Amino acid sequence: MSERLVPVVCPYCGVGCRLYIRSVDGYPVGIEYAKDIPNISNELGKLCPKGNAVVEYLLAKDRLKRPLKAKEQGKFVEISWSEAIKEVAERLKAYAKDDPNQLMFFGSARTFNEPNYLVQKLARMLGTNNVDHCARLCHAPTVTGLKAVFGAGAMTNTYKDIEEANVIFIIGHNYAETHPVGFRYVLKAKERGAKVIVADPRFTRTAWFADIFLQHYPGSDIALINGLIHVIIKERLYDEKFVRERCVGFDEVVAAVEKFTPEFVEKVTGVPAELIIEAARTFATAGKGVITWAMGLTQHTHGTENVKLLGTLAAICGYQGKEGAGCSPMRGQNNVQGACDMAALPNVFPGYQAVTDPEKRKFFEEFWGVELSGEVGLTTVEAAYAADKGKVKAYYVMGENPVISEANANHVMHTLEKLEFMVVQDIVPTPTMEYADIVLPAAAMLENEGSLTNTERRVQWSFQAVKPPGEARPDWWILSEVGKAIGFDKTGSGGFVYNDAADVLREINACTPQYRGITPERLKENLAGLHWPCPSEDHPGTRVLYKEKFLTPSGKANLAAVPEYKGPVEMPDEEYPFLLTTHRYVGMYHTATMTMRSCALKKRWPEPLAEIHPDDAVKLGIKSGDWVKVVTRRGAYPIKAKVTRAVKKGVIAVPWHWGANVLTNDALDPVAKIPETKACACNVAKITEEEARKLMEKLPPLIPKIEVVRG
Ligand SMILES: Nc1nc2c(c(=O)[nH]1)N[C@H]1C(S)=C(S)[C@@H](COP(=O)(O)OP(=O)(O)OC[C@H]3O[C@@H](n4cnc5c(=O)[nH]c(N)nc54)[C@H](O)[C@@H]3O)O[C@H]1N2
Ligand SMILES: Nc1nc2c(c(=O)[nH]1)N[C@H]1C(S)=C(S)[C@@H](COP(=O)(O)OP(=O)(O)OC[C@H]3O[C@@H](n4cnc5c(=O)[nH]c(N)nc54)[C@H](O)[C@@H]3O)O[C@H]1N2
Ligand code: SF4
Ligand SMILES: [Mo]
Repeated sequence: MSERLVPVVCPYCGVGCRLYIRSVDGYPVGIEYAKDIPNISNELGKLCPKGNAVVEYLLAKDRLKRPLKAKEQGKFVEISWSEAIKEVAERLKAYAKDDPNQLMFFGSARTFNEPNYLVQKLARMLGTNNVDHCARLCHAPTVTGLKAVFGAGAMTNTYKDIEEANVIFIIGHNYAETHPVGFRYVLKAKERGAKVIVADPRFTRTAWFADIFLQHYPGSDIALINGLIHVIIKERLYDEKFVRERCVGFDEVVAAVEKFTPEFVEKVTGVPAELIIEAARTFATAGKGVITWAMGLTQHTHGTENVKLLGTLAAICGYQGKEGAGCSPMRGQNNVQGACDMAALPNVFPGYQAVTDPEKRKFFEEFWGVELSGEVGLTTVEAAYAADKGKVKAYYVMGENPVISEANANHVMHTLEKLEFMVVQDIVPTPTMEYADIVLPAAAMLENEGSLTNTERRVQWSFQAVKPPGEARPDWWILSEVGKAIGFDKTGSGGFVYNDAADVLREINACTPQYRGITPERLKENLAGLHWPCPSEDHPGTRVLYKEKFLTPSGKANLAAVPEYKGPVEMPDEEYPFLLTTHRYVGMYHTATMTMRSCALKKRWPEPLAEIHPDDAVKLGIKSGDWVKVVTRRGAYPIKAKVTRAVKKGVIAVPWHWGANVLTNDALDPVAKIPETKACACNVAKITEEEARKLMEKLPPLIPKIEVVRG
């Protein structure tokens, strides 16, 4: 019997906690806290409920073990790896020959940097920039918004800076619940005397720790942030020197926020004027401040503007380029930062080098040895609409579950039905897989190795801890086989011949400026990892960005003026009188493919509850525990009610893990192309259990029983 203790990174969220997996003969038997590794993001090795339960999903009975081919929708036969790879390669090649833009590739924030690099390399070498991933549904506005203000889209600081801040403004981010171990840095700052300001339409677990709580209406963030800037400028609390020396556009901001008086903002947001004034004063006068945000801010048709305003707020207070300050958009998935860095995105090559820039394109044409397209590709939601029109005909989906995660799920399913060919590469059966033609069984992250990048730009190596089940294979291996079978079989950067994940990382080092010094050797040695940018092998990595200048062409921050108030595109009316918003639970993760395969988590978080204000509940005759039907212009969703003052009157808040995206709106932010999953009009009515059951049958099953005929 061989027992091992292997250091890995948690396969769930962007905090990127380290832990050890204990295994016997390649099977997982438990976990150990990584107490002995200094300077990791989870000090003392602490984990949240998901990290603690990490072994369970690995052992799920229905793990995918062999490649599958569909006989008809949802019915499969087992095939060999060589048959599967051959079929995928031939089909992709045929579409590419005809018109490469008929293809769409989905990268994955749930797997390592190396396969994300390979999936975009495959798309691009086949001639298309149609490659995207769930960052589109997530922090896309953070990238577009922060790029506009500071020249780049990543977190400008690290967790250490949150710990050292004197004020932390948390907006649209249920920090305590969605980045629970990272939240310890907020608590540590608070113990030191730092003030915490929380803005959220719901009274969340995070709000419990607030010194000032601003409860605004979903979608009213532009007014709220402009209101804070208004007070800071009017009371001359901003950092005049920083604004003069390091920013441009201040006069336009002054003019734009003129009408956002605390009284006006109170009317639009529902937050009392005096609280807005108090929050503005507390934030601006602290000396060192951090702003953290997540989906409450970004998942709107004006998400980019929300983020630009937060960047502006930080900049006018001088909270950039120094320790204990900065912008901390909290990246969600454990490798969403890395999937973006690796360019699983339609507009850039690795390292955010624009596909439209002829010089960058020339570099990659020489590096990969093929001609490349300079046309920006499709985003996830755009691809669905192109599929509906028959323009996109084939999807390659690695580690995403769009049937549950994309907005307006009924439309998503309709478009998947229209596709001619779909490959799904996942670790378990998903509702998306029901539409697949070929299923490729992937090894889970803990069953293979590679590098991944947490929210702080910290790149870490995760080692193989256990054996994958059956014939499941690492994501990088699958893509390398597909690439070779297509004919990209040269050695070196022009092909897909790799011995292991480290080989792929060496190629990434050679073409991604921020990762140049982040070699596999250094990562394997230093378990706390390295923060990018890390331009050379002797560079220690970078904690705080923009100490001297910003990455904009002028080197100065472009302050953003947003003079017009914009709310959600779909506001309550007579037919749909409530505002619906969606959120997460600490023990459930996204489309729940892993957390619902954990008995411990499922037991503690068994079902979703729709939060409704007591006054609304009385009017509708609803009590806690009653079944209700939430209805929007796009779908109907059965759920039990929880009557609570945590939400404002007129707001219905629903966790989305169980399939609530049949309700949400896929209207897009014009710049970031993110759908508006945080606010749309809805109606609510009490229903019987029988009616709920009937409605439930119409929803896609979260854990589908895929029928497999043995071949
Ligand atoms: N347990 C768990 N942790 C996770 C995840 C998970 O699924 N489960 N997912 C990970 C991922 S990928 C991400 S991106 C993060 C997301 O992390 P969060 O953004 O914290 O997650 P949410 O609960 O979706 O939304 C945050 C808050 O936004 C509020 N909100 C709703 N509408 C608005 C609005 O209009 N304005 C403002 N300001 N706030 C609003 C909600 O009430 C909610 O409390 O979490 C990561 N961590
Ligand atoms: N209404 C509403 N909708 C939302 C949101 C919201 O707040 N409200 N949030 C959005 C956000 S922020 C995000 S990030 C998206 C997330 O959207 P998705 O990325 O689609 O959601 P996940 O459940 O994380 O799905 C990832 C898939 O990867 C698989 N997987 C896990 N590990 C591996 C691996 O190692 N290899 C491979 N090949 N596959 C693997 C999982 O089984 C799962 O099927 O959802 C978005 N949808
Ligand atoms: S906070 Fe995130 S990374 Fe850490 S244990 Fe929990 S889910 Fe895993
Ligand atoms: Mo996310």
